[in-house]
Amino acid sequence: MNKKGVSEEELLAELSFFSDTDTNFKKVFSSMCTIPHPIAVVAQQQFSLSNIGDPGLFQGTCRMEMEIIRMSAFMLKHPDSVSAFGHMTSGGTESNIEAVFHMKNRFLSFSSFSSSHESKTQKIQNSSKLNDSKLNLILPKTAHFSFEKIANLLDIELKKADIDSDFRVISESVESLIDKNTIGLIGIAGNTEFGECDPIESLSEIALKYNLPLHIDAAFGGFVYPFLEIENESKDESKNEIANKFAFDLPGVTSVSIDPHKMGLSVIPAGVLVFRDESFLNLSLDKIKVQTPYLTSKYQSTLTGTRSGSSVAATYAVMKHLGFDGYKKNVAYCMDLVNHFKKELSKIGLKPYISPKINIIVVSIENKNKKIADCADYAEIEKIRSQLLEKYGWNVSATKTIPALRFVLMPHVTKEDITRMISDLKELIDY
Ligand code: 0PR
Repeated sequence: MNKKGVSEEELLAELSFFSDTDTNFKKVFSSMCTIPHPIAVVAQQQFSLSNIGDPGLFQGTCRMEMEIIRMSAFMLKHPDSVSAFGHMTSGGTESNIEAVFHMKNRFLSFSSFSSSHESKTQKIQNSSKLNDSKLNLILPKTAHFSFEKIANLLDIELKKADIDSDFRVISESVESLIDKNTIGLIGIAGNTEFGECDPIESLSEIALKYNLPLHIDAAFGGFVYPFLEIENESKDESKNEIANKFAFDLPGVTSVSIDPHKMGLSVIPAGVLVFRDESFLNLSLDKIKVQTPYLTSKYQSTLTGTRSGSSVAATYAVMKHLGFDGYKKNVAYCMDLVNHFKKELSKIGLKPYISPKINIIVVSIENKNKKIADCADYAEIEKIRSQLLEKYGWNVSATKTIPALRFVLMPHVTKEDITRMISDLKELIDY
């Protein structure tokens, strides 16, 4: 740090320099985030000093947080949104950590409860059984990498269930992996690579059958599925259905994570973690609940201490301002981009690897004279991906599960961007 501070003028010039090297999202097809809604930015600025880690000082912001939980629960088809329980987080990773942390605590509370009712020999047998193998969590192979961090952090084993040809988890595979050390199940609504939704209805049944908690990672899909219409062949708008059951209308779902900083059009960081009700946490909350004698609240039970009140205000503002109709329009815009993308792709002889259900399209590259399997290996895809960036400035990602390019069609993308990008892609694959 300099001894003498830099002038405001000099500093602003410096900030412009740094911000010019950041993206303005103009050529970004790789990100699950987007430009926030202007009303979210206004609210963010107005609440820049707010910290909901000290609720007594920021009672207004805390009321907004409670309202966000209620609105989210309603959006997630909670049968009684008033009894939903949750809070805002920094995003999908933190929400997933907390959901799994509670699963683990719940499991351990159950086993200590039952072992206190057992004979001494039984106790020893049980504890040696638990020591033999780690506690485990069952999740789809397509789960986000945040779960790798969680496994390490919480010392649990990840049991990865098989997926079908549409990259959705196979429920029979999930059921076959359950054992006495399983702490819970994970389903994904909008997986990171393909935007597919697991069969949450079957997962819910399995969760109920084995009395296991089921957490739904809807970090991306949370602000898509509730507003997505499945187009009816007859083109009769009144017959359009709202897609996928994935949330609290399924009785086995115990918690859901959604990210306003993705398709929710809020600012970064903004995640929401909702539990069906507080009773699920009764066995676990004490492990995270700490006394906070010198703060305005008696205790704190969130993973992080200081939490951004400006993210709460921004999320509240955009959810209230857009309402159900506004988000429906946002999703419809992105799905229109999907249709345009498919049309432009077909003009250059390409098509999506699987039919996109939401605004993520995955494309394997088929050379004019060769079949996919001959040429579209990972190195080839990586070459095209990096050339799209280096030659034309397009940010596109590559998938890991199969060798393919991945395009996320967020609200900042336009049809003109798509047309230009596909014409650049054509140049590369024709070469
Ligand atoms: N769950 C799912 C299904 C996700 O897709 C993601 C993030 C997470 C959890 C974790 O969310 P946070 O990163 O908010 O903690 N998916 C994006 C990804 O990994 C995150 C992202 C967004 C990365 C924008 C880069 C970017 O520019 O691609």
